[in-house]
Amino acid sequence: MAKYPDGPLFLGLDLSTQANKASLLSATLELLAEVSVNFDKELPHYGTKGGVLLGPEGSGQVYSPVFSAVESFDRLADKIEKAGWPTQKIKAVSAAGQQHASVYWSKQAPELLAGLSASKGPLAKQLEQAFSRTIIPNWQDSSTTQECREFEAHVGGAAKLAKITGSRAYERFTGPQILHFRKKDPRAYENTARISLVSSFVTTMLCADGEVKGIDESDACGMNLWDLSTPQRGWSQPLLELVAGSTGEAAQQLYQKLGAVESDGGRIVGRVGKWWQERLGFSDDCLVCPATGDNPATLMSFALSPREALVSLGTSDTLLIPAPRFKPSEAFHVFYHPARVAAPNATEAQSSSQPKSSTITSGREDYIDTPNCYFNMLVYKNGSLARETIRDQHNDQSWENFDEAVQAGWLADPASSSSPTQMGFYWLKEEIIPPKARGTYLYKRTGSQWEEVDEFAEPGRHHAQSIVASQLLSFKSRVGAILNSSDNAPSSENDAGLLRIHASGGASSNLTLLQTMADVMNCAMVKPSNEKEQGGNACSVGAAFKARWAWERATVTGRQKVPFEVCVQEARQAAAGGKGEGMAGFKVLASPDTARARGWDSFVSQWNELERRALTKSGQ
Ligand code: XUL
Repeated sequence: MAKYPDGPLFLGLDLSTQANKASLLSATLELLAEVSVNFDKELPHYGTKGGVLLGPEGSGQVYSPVFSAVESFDRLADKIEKAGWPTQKIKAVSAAGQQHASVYWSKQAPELLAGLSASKGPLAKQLEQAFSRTIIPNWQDSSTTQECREFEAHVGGAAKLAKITGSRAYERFTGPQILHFRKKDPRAYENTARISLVSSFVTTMLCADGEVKGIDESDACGMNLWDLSTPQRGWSQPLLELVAGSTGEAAQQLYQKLGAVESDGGRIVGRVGKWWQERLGFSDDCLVCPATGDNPATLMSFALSPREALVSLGTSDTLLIPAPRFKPSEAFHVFYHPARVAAPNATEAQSSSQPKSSTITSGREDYIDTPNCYFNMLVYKNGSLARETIRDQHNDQSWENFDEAVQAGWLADPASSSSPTQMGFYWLKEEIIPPKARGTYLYKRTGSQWEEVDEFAEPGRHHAQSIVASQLLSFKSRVGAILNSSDNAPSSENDAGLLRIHASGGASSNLTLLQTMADVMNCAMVKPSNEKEQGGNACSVGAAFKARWAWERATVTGRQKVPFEVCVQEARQAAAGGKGEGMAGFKVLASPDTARARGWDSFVSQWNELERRALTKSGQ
């Protein structure tokens, strides 16, 4: 036990596509231990691959069995027990879950949840009758194209839907998924008492007190159902009517199935349930606050300062940027920030029966903090995998060769960043940004004219350079649009740039890529300097940060209104013996070169024009 520090500990969970993970943190936010349960390997009887099952060929269906998620809690408990975690010292828990995916509870669920006990056998057995649908549609599902069309048509188009819900319609978003479910299986829909997101499913499992816990407002924004366009926010009545199939009572019933939404991610919504206490020795005063989506949780794990962003260079490339105002666009997603406290939303104001948990104070009274109340998310499907395909086709499957090819361009000759002679668009999979773009389009410049070509003169060099430049210029172009909108301007000097971007994900170890990103985005690329914060699972770590914040607000006198980032900063300073820089605990991996940055700046409008040409060609 000696390896665990004195004082309170905090737990973050992450129910992702492939695994259920847990991170244990100290009060100073140091990562102490992690365990995880891999669905394919450790629950092989469900037959999943990559955590999911596929529907018939061409159906686009991707889903996981709800009981594999349920059973993963038994296995997670086995691992926590085996690792000897001092669970009685854990003072608060929160969680992250894959975004958009939904769980359907039966009418018996509350009673079964309230009766969960470690002495009654496996969870899957105890909750056998708790679900009205035995699958969880996964975020990779694309079976709802028709429903997406209905969503956009219902409100007057994609741009209008983005203005209401923060995103145009997407197949993986929960609203089109629920509509699909109701049409395909009306009886099961009818038998559904409550609909959770994966995040609120985990909150419900953690408390297991007979109450299906509310969806977190940040995660609600990934549903195409949550109306962010008014100061009150709330479920969109026209969209509820579309999904429910009629106005009046059916829409009202759907409202009840979705329930009230938690606008304060640091509110205490319950305590860990009896099952956790009996099974793992949790104390009965261990607090639970709402779980959120995996991307919002990752954002929290970086506790960004103003004018900072976060990029995850993984299978897909994802950029997250906190923003003070709701400025929707068809080109990206807008979400409510997972660790802000705005005025209560309409569902909370209307909620007739206050949840039982409201008896636990969490300092919500008149605590409204508004800076950076939202965050924007850009998701590109053609990220690392597309770069890898180019590497395999043109650079002998070697990152070294790929990097050398990139370095021979603008890094060797800064002037070439303002005047590349070739450019390409590599939408190998149907893209999210720009929506539905598909195909590969190559262009060569002679003088001031760009012409489309079938192949480059030097494929080895030119493809590697083009894909890196083009992917990063897409970031630049879209981020420019986000930051240049007058309300989002980060400083009064009208300096709309980012100061720095925190890099994560596999490709963030590629310094050639990071240097080019620093030049194109004209800001520093950084990583945490504290080794102890590296290597952890960002989603469960971010969730544990939130648990730490919620605990401090609920239990420490005078701290009810401490902002999330301040709480994180102070905890990190304490970890560094009061000497550390707290939030600024990062190391710079690449700084922008002035000449190259200027070059990319002057080139971006030409790149925009080329993208328009490529899109026209791809039929968009
Ligand atoms: C985001 C998205 C994925 C999932 C992964 O919109 O669909 O990143 O959240 O779990």
